[in-house]
Amino acid sequence: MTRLLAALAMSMALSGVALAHQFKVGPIEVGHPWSRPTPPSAPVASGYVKLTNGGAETDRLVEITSPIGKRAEIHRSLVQDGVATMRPLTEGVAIEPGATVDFEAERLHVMFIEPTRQLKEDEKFPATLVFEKAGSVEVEFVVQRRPAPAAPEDHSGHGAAP
Ligand SMILES: [Cu+2]
Repeated sequence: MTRLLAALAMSMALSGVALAHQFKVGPIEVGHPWSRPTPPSAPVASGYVKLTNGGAETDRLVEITSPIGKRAEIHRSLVQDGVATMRPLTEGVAIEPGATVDFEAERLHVMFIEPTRQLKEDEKFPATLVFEKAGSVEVEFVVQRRPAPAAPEDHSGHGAAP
């Protein structure tokens, strides 16, 4: 475990926070976990991720924990009667075989409740994602104003993108 974390830390250091980073557990790939900067003493912080299932069975993201907040929930944003609202996904997020669930595109987010500190751009914080079948994986969220340079519709603001 220690060696794994060291390897992760090394790859993070080499890649730099602005580049896309990813994690893997079993057939599940966790692509570029990121979170938005928050104002001081914000009640919540939001996080986004892309989950890809390279396996043959549907899996499900069932839980997220992180020392950054008192607890974390998975929410879907929706508009009801003209009012923007959000609802916790109590059943988690299903990822079908071969599918990618892009939180941003699907109006999903991780809601970190009562963050322990203000999130500032370029910082990182750890979190654990728990999948029903693949098990749990430690990831790092990067704090940034925009999603990964890899997002196809969002190249304009990233001079460093290859
Ligand atoms: Cu929310």
